[in-house]
Amino acid sequence: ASPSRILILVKPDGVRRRLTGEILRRIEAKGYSLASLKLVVPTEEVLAAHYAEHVERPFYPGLVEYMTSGSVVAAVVEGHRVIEGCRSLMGATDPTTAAPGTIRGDLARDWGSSAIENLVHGSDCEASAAREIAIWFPELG
Ligand code: YYY
Ligand code: MG
Repeated sequence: ASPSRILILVKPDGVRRRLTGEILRRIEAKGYSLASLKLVVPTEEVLAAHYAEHVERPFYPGLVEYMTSGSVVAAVVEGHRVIEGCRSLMGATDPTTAAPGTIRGDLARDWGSSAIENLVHGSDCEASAAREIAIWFPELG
């Protein structure tokens, strides 16, 4: 089968803490390939599209404040079963209890701020990946 693709974001806390290399290193070391890569400061418009399922949730304003607080690194990563693989590497959403050995479990924590600062985003299914890649990499379409 042709390789699957996932949209990965190193979130602003990851870039600020100089963990971009470490996060991409883990993904590459697992055996997946970078297909596209860029550094961007996300706009509120891009975030509203990306987080369409969360726009009405009470945590959304804090999530936007966090995600617009600095640059993010956006990547398209590919490989057979890359979505399952990257979701496993990332660990659970809450970094306090994310399993040790995962990116979030090893490198992130709760700092008591209003947003969950968990270093990394990865699409959760093939449909999300296609939708999110079109948002962050419209030039690939
Ligand atoms: O895919 P993942 O990032 O692990 O979690 P999602 O449920 O898709 O939520 C996206 C993003 O939103 C999450 O990384 C943190 C934030 N968030 C939050 O701040 N508060 C919640 N109750 C749920 C999610
Ligand atoms: Mg998600």
